[in-house]
Amino acid sequence: MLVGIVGKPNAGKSTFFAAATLAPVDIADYPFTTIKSNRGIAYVTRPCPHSELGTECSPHNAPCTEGVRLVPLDLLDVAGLVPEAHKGRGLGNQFLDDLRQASAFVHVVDASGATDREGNIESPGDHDPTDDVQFLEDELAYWIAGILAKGWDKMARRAEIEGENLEKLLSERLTGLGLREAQVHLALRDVALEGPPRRWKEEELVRLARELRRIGKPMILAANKADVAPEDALQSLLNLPDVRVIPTCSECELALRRAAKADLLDYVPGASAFTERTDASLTGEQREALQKIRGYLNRLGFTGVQRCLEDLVFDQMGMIVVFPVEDENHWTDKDGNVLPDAFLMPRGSVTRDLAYQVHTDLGDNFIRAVDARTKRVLGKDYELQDGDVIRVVARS
Ligand SMILES: Nc1nc2c(ncn2[C@@H]2O[C@H](COP(=O)(O)OP(=O)(O)OP(=O)(O)O)[C@@H](O)[C@H]2O)c(=O)[nH]1
Ligand SMILES: [Mg+2]
Repeated sequence: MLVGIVGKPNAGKSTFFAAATLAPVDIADYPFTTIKSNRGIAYVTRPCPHSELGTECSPHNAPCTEGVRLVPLDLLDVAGLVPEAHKGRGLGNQFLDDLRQASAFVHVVDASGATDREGNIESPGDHDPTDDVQFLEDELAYWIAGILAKGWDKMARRAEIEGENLEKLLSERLTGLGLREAQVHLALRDVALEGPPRRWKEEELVRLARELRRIGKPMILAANKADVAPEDALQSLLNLPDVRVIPTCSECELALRRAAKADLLDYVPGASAFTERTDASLTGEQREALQKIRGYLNRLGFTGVQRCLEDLVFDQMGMIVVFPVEDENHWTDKDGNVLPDAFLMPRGSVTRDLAYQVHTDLGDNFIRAVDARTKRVLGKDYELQDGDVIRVVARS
Protein backbone atom coordinates (compact mmCIF):
# COMPACT_ATOMS: atom_id res chain seq x y z
CA MET A 1 0.00 0.00 0.00
CA LEU A 2 1.23 3.44 -0.93
CA VAL A 3 0.60 6.63 1.06
CA GLY A 4 1.32 9.97 -0.62
CA ILE A 5 2.68 12.91 1.37
CA VAL A 6 1.20 16.08 -0.04
CA GLY A 7 1.14 19.77 0.77
CA LYS A 8 2.45 23.14 -0.31
CA PRO A 9 6.20 23.73 -0.65
CA ASN A 10 8.30 24.11 2.50
CA ALA A 11 5.66 22.63 4.83
CA GLY A 12 7.93 19.81 6.02
CA LYS A 13 6.85 16.94 3.73
CA SER A 14 10.37 15.62 3.22
CA THR A 15 11.11 15.98 6.92
CA PHE A 16 7.98 13.94 7.73
CA PHE A 17 9.00 11.39 5.08
CA ALA A 18 12.59 11.16 6.36
CA ALA A 19 11.38 10.81 9.96
CA ALA A 20 9.05 7.97 9.00
CA THR A 21 11.47 6.11 6.72
CA LEU A 22 14.95 7.29 7.76
CA ALA A 23 15.67 7.58 4.04
CA PRO A 24 18.23 10.26 3.18
CA VAL A 25 16.45 13.11 1.38
CA ASP A 26 16.97 16.82 0.80
CA ILE A 27 15.40 19.09 3.38
CA ALA A 28 15.76 22.88 3.27
CA ASP A 29 13.93 26.06 4.23
CA TYR A 30 12.97 27.15 0.73
CA PRO A 31 10.22 26.07 -1.70
CA PHE A 32 10.70 23.25 -4.21
CA THR A 33 13.59 21.56 -2.46
CA THR A 34 12.05 18.31 -3.64
CA ILE A 35 11.71 18.05 -7.41
CA LYS A 36 11.76 14.33 -8.06
CA SER A 37 9.58 12.30 -5.73
CA ASN A 38 11.12 10.12 -3.02
CA ARG A 39 9.85 6.67 -2.23
CA GLY A 40 10.59 4.81 0.98
CA ILE A 41 9.28 2.33 3.49
CA ALA A 42 7.63 3.30 6.76
CA TYR A 43 5.62 1.01 8.99
CA VAL A 44 2.58 0.72 11.18
CA THR A 45 2.45 -1.47 14.27
CA ARG A 46 0.36 -4.37 15.54
CA PRO A 47 0.88 -6.84 18.40
CA CYS A 48 2.73 -9.92 17.12
CA PRO A 49 0.82 -13.17 17.72
CA HIS A 50 4.10 -14.96 18.55
CA SER A 51 3.48 -14.37 22.28
CA GLU A 52 0.36 -16.61 22.05
CA LEU A 53 2.58 -19.41 20.76
CA GLY A 54 5.26 -18.92 23.38
CA THR A 55 7.91 -19.04 20.63
CA GLU A 56 9.90 -16.21 19.06
CA CYS A 57 8.91 -15.34 15.50
CA SER A 58 11.26 -15.30 12.51
CA PRO A 59 9.99 -12.34 10.51
CA HIS A 60 10.56 -11.99 6.81
CA ASN A 61 8.75 -8.87 5.58
CA ALA A 62 7.81 -7.23 8.88
CA PRO A 63 10.34 -7.01 11.73
CA CYS A 64 9.26 -7.64 15.31
CA THR A 65 10.56 -5.72 18.29
CA GLU A 66 9.54 -6.82 21.75
CA GLY A 67 6.24 -8.28 20.62
CA VAL A 68 5.36 -5.39 18.30
CA ARG A 69 5.24 -6.18 14.61
CA LEU A 70 6.38 -3.44 12.23
CA VAL A 71 4.21 -3.83 9.14
CA PRO A 72 5.67 -2.11 6.07
CA LEU A 73 3.96 0.70 4.25
CA ASP A 74 5.23 2.55 1.16
CA LEU A 75 5.48 6.31 1.39
CA LEU A 76 5.85 8.79 -1.44
CA ASP A 77 7.16 12.30 -0.86
CA VAL A 78 6.35 14.58 -3.78
CA ALA A 79 7.14 18.14 -4.84
CA GLY A 80 5.13 20.93 -3.23
CA LEU A 81 1.70 21.74 -4.63
CA VAL A 82 0.79 25.37 -5.27
CA PRO A 83 -2.62 26.85 -6.16
CA GLU A 84 -3.47 26.05 -9.80
CA ALA A 85 -0.91 23.25 -9.98
CA HIS A 86 -3.51 21.35 -12.02
CA LYS A 87 -3.08 24.02 -14.70
CA GLY A 88 0.66 23.53 -14.66
CA ARG A 89 1.72 26.16 -12.10
CA GLY A 90 4.68 25.52 -9.83
CA LEU A 91 6.23 22.26 -10.90
CA GLY A 92 3.16 21.59 -13.00
CA ASN A 93 0.84 18.69 -12.68
CA GLN A 94 3.16 15.97 -13.88
CA PHE A 95 3.98 14.98 -10.32
CA LEU A 96 0.28 14.83 -9.45
CA ASP A 97 0.45 11.76 -11.61
CA ASP A 98 3.04 10.32 -9.23
CA LEU A 99 0.20 10.26 -6.74
CA ARG A 100 -2.17 8.17 -8.85
CA GLN A 101 -1.30 4.93 -7.12
CA ALA A 102 -1.47 6.37 -3.60
CA SER A 103 -4.32 4.82 -1.62
CA ALA A 104 -4.33 7.65 0.91
CA PHE A 105 -2.68 10.96 1.69
CA VAL A 106 -0.97 12.67 4.59
CA HIS A 107 -1.44 16.39 4.07
CA VAL A 108 1.46 18.16 5.75
CA VAL A 109 0.44 21.71 6.68
CA ASP A 110 2.77 24.35 8.08
CA ALA A 111 0.78 25.09 11.25
CA SER A 112 3.19 27.84 12.26
CA GLY A 113 1.79 30.07 9.51
CA ALA A 114 5.34 31.18 8.70
CA THR A 115 5.15 30.36 4.99
CA ASP A 116 2.77 31.73 2.37
CA ARG A 117 0.68 29.65 -0.07
CA GLU A 118 3.72 29.09 -2.25
CA GLY A 119 6.06 28.21 0.62
CA ASN A 120 7.93 31.52 0.80
CA ILE A 121 9.02 32.47 4.30
CA GLU A 122 6.96 34.96 6.32
CA SER A 123 6.78 35.73 10.03
CA PRO A 124 5.09 33.10 12.25
CA GLY A 125 1.34 33.66 12.30
CA ASP A 126 1.31 35.76 9.10
CA HIS A 127 -0.42 33.06 7.10
CA ASP A 128 -3.67 31.32 8.04
CA PRO A 129 -2.88 27.58 7.76
CA THR A 130 -6.55 26.63 7.32
CA ASP A 131 -6.37 28.36 3.93
CA ASP A 132 -3.83 25.70 2.83
CA VAL A 133 -6.29 22.92 3.63
CA GLN A 134 -8.90 24.37 1.30
CA PHE A 135 -6.59 24.98 -1.62
CA LEU A 136 -5.07 21.53 -1.45
CA GLU A 137 -8.53 19.92 -1.44
CA ASP A 138 -9.36 22.08 -4.47
CA GLU A 139 -6.21 21.10 -6.34
CA LEU A 140 -6.80 17.38 -5.78
CA ALA A 141 -10.42 17.76 -6.91
CA TYR A 142 -9.45 19.69 -10.08
CA TRP A 143 -6.84 17.07 -10.86
CA ILE A 144 -9.38 14.23 -10.63
CA ALA A 145 -12.01 16.31 -12.46
CA GLY A 146 -9.46 16.82 -15.27
CA ILE A 147 -9.13 13.06 -15.64
CA LEU A 148 -12.93 12.71 -15.68
CA ALA A 149 -13.37 15.50 -18.23
CA LYS A 150 -11.21 13.81 -20.88
CA GLY A 151 -13.69 12.20 -23.28
CA TRP A 152 -16.60 12.91 -20.91
CA ASP A 153 -19.10 13.61 -23.71
CA LYS A 154 -18.39 10.33 -25.40
CA MET A 155 -18.67 8.41 -22.16
CA ALA A 156 -21.89 10.15 -21.11
CA ARG A 157 -23.36 9.39 -24.54
CA ARG A 158 -22.48 5.71 -24.23
CA ALA A 159 -24.25 5.64 -20.88
CA GLU A 160 -27.31 7.55 -22.05
CA ILE A 161 -27.83 6.32 -25.57
CA GLU A 162 -26.34 2.86 -25.55
CA GLY A 163 -27.54 2.17 -22.01
CA GLU A 164 -24.09 1.29 -20.68
CA ASN A 165 -23.58 1.45 -16.95
CA LEU A 166 -22.13 4.86 -16.02
CA GLU A 167 -20.51 3.56 -12.83
CA LYS A 168 -18.71 0.88 -14.77
CA LEU A 169 -17.54 3.29 -17.45
CA LEU A 170 -16.40 5.77 -14.82
CA SER A 171 -14.50 3.22 -12.81
CA GLU A 172 -12.77 2.00 -15.98
CA ARG A 173 -11.74 5.59 -16.58
CA LEU A 174 -10.52 5.87 -12.99
CA THR A 175 -8.71 2.53 -12.62
CA GLY A 176 -5.40 4.38 -13.01
CA LEU A 177 -6.37 6.21 -9.84
CA GLY A 178 -7.07 2.94 -8.07
CA LEU A 179 -10.74 3.74 -7.49
CA ARG A 180 -13.12 0.79 -7.34
CA GLU A 181 -16.61 0.57 -8.81
CA ALA A 182 -18.20 0.46 -5.35
CA GLN A 183 -16.46 3.74 -4.48
CA VAL A 184 -17.65 5.35 -7.71
CA HIS A 185 -21.16 4.14 -6.87
CA LEU A 186 -21.02 5.76 -3.42
CA ALA A 187 -19.65 9.03 -4.79
CA LEU A 188 -22.36 9.26 -7.47
CA ARG A 189 -25.03 8.53 -4.89
CA ASP A 190 -23.69 11.13 -2.44
CA VAL A 191 -23.34 14.01 -4.90
CA ALA A 192 -26.70 13.13 -6.54
CA LEU A 193 -26.07 15.27 -9.64
CA GLU A 194 -29.19 16.15 -11.55
CA GLY A 195 -30.03 15.79 -15.22
CA PRO A 196 -28.37 13.63 -17.85
CA PRO A 197 -24.59 13.19 -17.42
CA ARG A 198 -23.97 14.78 -20.83
CA ARG A 199 -25.14 18.10 -19.42
CA TRP A 200 -22.91 17.96 -16.33
CA LYS A 201 -20.59 20.95 -16.47
CA GLU A 202 -17.09 21.36 -15.07
CA GLU A 203 -18.51 22.50 -11.74
CA GLU A 204 -20.49 19.29 -11.41
CA LEU A 205 -17.52 17.13 -12.35
CA VAL A 206 -15.47 18.93 -9.68
CA ARG A 207 -18.15 18.14 -7.10
CA LEU A 208 -18.05 14.50 -8.13
CA ALA A 209 -14.23 14.54 -8.08
CA ARG A 210 -14.22 15.99 -4.56
CA GLU A 211 -16.44 13.18 -3.35
CA LEU A 212 -14.39 10.55 -5.19
CA ARG A 213 -11.28 11.83 -3.43
CA ARG A 214 -13.02 11.83 -0.06
CA ILE A 215 -14.29 8.27 -0.45
CA GLY A 216 -11.46 6.74 -2.42
CA LYS A 217 -8.35 8.41 -1.02
CA PRO A 218 -8.65 9.06 2.71
CA MET A 219 -6.53 11.88 4.06
CA ILE A 220 -5.14 12.88 7.42
CA LEU A 221 -3.81 16.29 8.23
CA ALA A 222 -0.42 16.66 9.91
CA ALA A 223 -0.41 20.09 11.60
CA ASN A 224 3.36 20.28 11.26
CA LYS A 225 5.89 22.60 12.91
CA ALA A 226 3.58 22.42 15.93
CA ASP A 227 6.70 23.13 18.03
CA VAL A 228 6.74 26.71 16.74
CA ALA A 229 3.06 27.16 15.85
CA PRO A 230 1.08 29.89 17.64
CA GLU A 231 -1.58 28.27 19.85
CA ASP A 232 -4.51 29.87 17.99
CA ALA A 233 -3.22 28.73 14.57
CA LEU A 234 -2.88 25.17 15.83
CA GLN A 235 -6.34 25.32 17.38
CA SER A 236 -7.90 26.60 14.15
CA LEU A 237 -6.56 23.52 12.35
CA LEU A 238 -7.67 21.18 15.14
CA ASN A 239 -11.16 22.69 14.99
CA LEU A 240 -11.63 22.06 11.26
CA PRO A 241 -14.73 19.96 10.61
CA ASP A 242 -14.69 16.60 8.78
CA VAL A 243 -10.95 16.06 8.87
CA ARG A 244 -8.69 14.24 11.29
CA VAL A 245 -5.90 16.56 12.42
CA ILE A 246 -2.81 15.53 14.37
CA PRO A 247 -0.23 18.07 15.58
CA THR A 248 3.24 16.99 14.43
CA CYS A 249 6.83 17.97 14.92
CA SER A 250 8.48 16.08 12.09
CA GLU A 251 11.78 17.70 12.91
CA CYS A 252 11.62 16.32 16.47
CA GLU A 253 10.78 12.82 15.22
CA LEU A 254 13.61 12.90 12.70
CA ALA A 255 16.12 14.01 15.35
CA LEU A 256 14.96 11.32 17.79
CA ARG A 257 15.03 8.50 15.24
CA ARG A 258 18.46 9.49 13.98
CA ALA A 259 19.79 9.77 17.53
CA ALA A 260 18.31 6.38 18.40
CA LYS A 261 19.93 4.87 15.30
CA ALA A 262 23.26 6.35 16.38
CA ASP A 263 22.79 4.72 19.84
CA LEU A 264 22.67 8.09 21.56
CA LEU A 265 19.28 7.40 23.13
CA ASP A 266 16.45 4.90 23.37
CA TYR A 267 13.25 5.91 21.61
CA VAL A 268 10.35 3.91 20.21
CA PRO A 269 8.68 5.87 17.38
CA GLY A 270 5.41 7.28 18.62
CA ALA A 271 6.40 7.13 22.30
CA SER A 272 5.84 10.04 24.66
CA ALA A 273 9.40 9.99 26.03
CA PHE A 274 12.96 8.93 25.29
CA THR A 275 15.94 8.04 27.47
CA GLU A 276 19.42 9.28 26.87
CA ARG A 277 22.08 6.59 26.97
CA THR A 278 24.39 7.14 29.92
CA ASP A 279 27.42 6.27 27.78
CA ALA A 280 26.47 8.67 24.95
CA SER A 281 28.75 11.64 24.51
CA LEU A 282 26.51 14.47 23.41
CA THR A 283 27.61 17.95 22.38
CA GLY A 284 26.15 20.95 24.18
CA GLU A 285 24.13 21.72 21.07
CA GLN A 286 22.68 18.21 20.94
CA ARG A 287 21.74 18.38 24.62
CA GLU A 288 19.98 21.67 24.06
CA ALA A 289 18.06 20.26 21.07
CA LEU A 290 17.00 17.22 23.10
CA GLN A 291 15.88 19.45 25.95
CA LYS A 292 13.61 21.32 23.53
CA ILE A 293 12.19 18.07 22.21
CA ARG A 294 11.57 16.87 25.77
CA GLY A 295 9.65 20.08 26.45
CA TYR A 296 7.58 19.50 23.31
CA LEU A 297 6.79 15.90 24.24
CA ASN A 298 5.74 17.00 27.73
CA ARG A 299 3.42 19.57 26.19
CA LEU A 300 1.88 17.58 23.30
CA GLY A 301 2.48 13.96 24.26
CA PHE A 302 4.02 12.68 21.00
CA THR A 303 5.74 13.96 17.86
CA GLY A 304 2.71 12.82 15.87
CA VAL A 305 4.49 11.29 12.85
CA GLN A 306 3.86 7.65 13.74
CA ARG A 307 0.43 8.60 15.12
CA CYS A 308 -0.56 10.06 11.72
CA LEU A 309 0.32 6.87 9.86
CA GLU A 310 -1.35 4.55 12.38
CA ASP A 311 -4.49 6.66 12.50
CA LEU A 312 -4.68 6.95 8.72
CA VAL A 313 -4.16 3.24 8.06
CA PHE A 314 -6.19 1.73 10.88
CA ASP A 315 -8.82 4.34 11.79
CA GLN A 316 -9.46 6.25 8.56
CA MET A 317 -8.89 3.40 6.12
CA GLY A 318 -9.89 0.51 8.39
CA MET A 319 -7.01 -1.67 7.20
CA ILE A 320 -6.31 -4.94 9.00
CA VAL A 321 -3.15 -7.03 9.45
CA VAL A 322 -3.20 -10.72 8.58
CA PHE A 323 -0.50 -13.35 9.11
CA PRO A 324 -0.39 -16.07 6.43
CA VAL A 325 1.31 -19.37 7.39
CA GLU A 326 1.75 -22.77 5.73
CA ASP A 327 1.47 -24.89 8.86
CA GLU A 328 -1.54 -24.16 11.07
CA ASN A 329 -0.11 -26.04 14.05
CA HIS A 330 3.30 -24.38 14.28
CA TRP A 331 2.37 -21.15 12.47
CA THR A 332 5.34 -21.56 10.16
CA ASP A 333 6.23 -21.40 6.48
CA LYS A 334 7.70 -24.40 4.63
CA ASP A 335 11.17 -23.61 6.02
CA GLY A 336 9.95 -23.58 9.61
CA ASN A 337 9.98 -19.79 10.03
CA VAL A 338 7.42 -18.77 12.64
CA LEU A 339 4.92 -16.10 11.49
CA PRO A 340 7.16 -15.00 8.62
CA ASP A 341 4.86 -12.39 7.07
CA ALA A 342 2.38 -9.73 8.11
CA PHE A 343 0.19 -8.19 5.41
CA LEU A 344 -1.85 -5.03 5.45
CA MET A 345 -5.22 -5.63 3.81
CA PRO A 346 -8.39 -3.57 3.36
CA ARG A 347 -11.17 -4.42 5.80
CA GLY A 348 -13.65 -6.65 3.99
CA SER A 349 -10.90 -8.72 2.32
CA VAL A 350 -11.62 -12.43 2.16
CA THR A 351 -9.44 -15.55 2.36
CA ARG A 352 -9.07 -15.73 -1.42
CA ASP A 353 -7.73 -12.13 -1.47
CA LEU A 354 -5.08 -13.18 1.02
CA ALA A 355 -4.14 -16.14 -1.16
CA TYR A 356 -3.67 -13.78 -4.12
CA GLN A 357 -1.64 -11.39 -2.00
CA VAL A 358 0.77 -14.22 -1.10
CA HIS A 359 1.04 -15.51 -4.66
CA THR A 360 -1.10 -15.53 -7.81
CA ASP A 361 -0.80 -19.34 -8.04
CA LEU A 362 -2.11 -19.68 -4.51
CA GLY A 363 -5.14 -17.58 -5.42
CA ASP A 364 -5.77 -19.43 -8.70
CA ASN A 365 -5.50 -22.84 -7.03
CA PHE A 366 -7.27 -21.98 -3.79
CA ILE A 367 -9.04 -24.95 -2.15
CA ARG A 368 -9.72 -23.79 1.40
CA ALA A 369 -8.16 -21.92 4.31
CA VAL A 370 -7.73 -22.77 7.96
CA ASP A 371 -7.92 -20.45 10.96
CA ALA A 372 -4.68 -21.36 12.72
CA ARG A 373 -6.05 -20.38 16.13
CA THR A 374 -9.26 -22.43 16.09
CA LYS A 375 -8.30 -24.88 13.30
CA ARG A 376 -11.68 -24.09 11.74
CA VAL A 377 -11.88 -24.64 7.98
CA LEU A 378 -12.72 -21.47 6.06
CA GLY A 379 -14.12 -21.06 2.56
CA LYS A 380 -12.85 -18.61 -0.05
CA ASP A 381 -15.28 -15.91 1.07
CA TYR A 382 -14.47 -15.83 4.78
CA GLU A 383 -14.03 -12.17 5.79
CA LEU A 384 -10.61 -11.79 7.36
CA GLN A 385 -10.33 -10.21 10.82
CA ASP A 386 -7.53 -8.04 12.17
CA GLY A 387 -4.76 -10.25 13.59
CA ASP A 388 -5.96 -13.46 11.90
CA VAL A 389 -3.35 -16.21 11.42
CA ILE A 390 -4.42 -18.11 8.31
CA ARG A 391 -3.23 -21.12 6.38
CA VAL A 392 -4.22 -21.27 2.72
CA VAL A 393 -4.54 -24.72 1.16
CA ALA A 394 -4.16 -24.84 -2.63
CA ARG A 395 -3.89 -27.46 -5.38
CA SER A 396 -0.25 -28.10 -6.10
N1 LIG B 1 10.28 23.97 13.51
C1 LIG B 1 10.05 22.99 12.64
N2 LIG B 1 10.58 23.05 11.41
C2 LIG B 1 10.32 22.02 10.55
C3 LIG B 1 9.51 20.92 10.93
N3 LIG B 1 9.43 20.09 9.87
C4 LIG B 1 10.17 20.63 8.88
N4 LIG B 1 10.71 21.80 9.29
C5 LIG B 1 11.58 22.70 8.51
O1 LIG B 1 10.82 23.20 7.39
C6 LIG B 1 11.68 23.39 6.26
C7 LIG B 1 11.11 22.69 5.05
O2 LIG B 1 11.18 21.30 5.27
P1 LIG B 1 11.10 20.25 4.05
O3 LIG B 1 10.90 18.91 4.70
O4 LIG B 1 12.22 20.41 3.10
O5 LIG B 1 9.73 20.73 3.39
P2 LIG B 1 9.00 20.20 2.07
O6 LIG B 1 7.53 20.32 2.32
O7 LIG B 1 9.51 18.86 1.68
O8 LIG B 1 9.45 21.29 1.02
P3 LIG B 1 9.53 21.18 -0.62
O9 LIG B 1 10.26 19.93 -0.98
O10 LIG B 1 10.28 22.40 -0.97
O11 LIG B 1 8.12 21.20 -1.10
C8 LIG B 1 13.05 22.88 6.67
O12 LIG B 1 13.84 23.98 7.09
C9 LIG B 1 12.74 21.97 7.85
O13 LIG B 1 13.83 21.84 8.75
C10 LIG B 1 8.95 20.89 12.25
O14 LIG B 1 8.25 19.98 12.67
N5 LIG B 1 9.27 21.96 13.05
MG1 LIG C 1 10.50 18.21 0.04
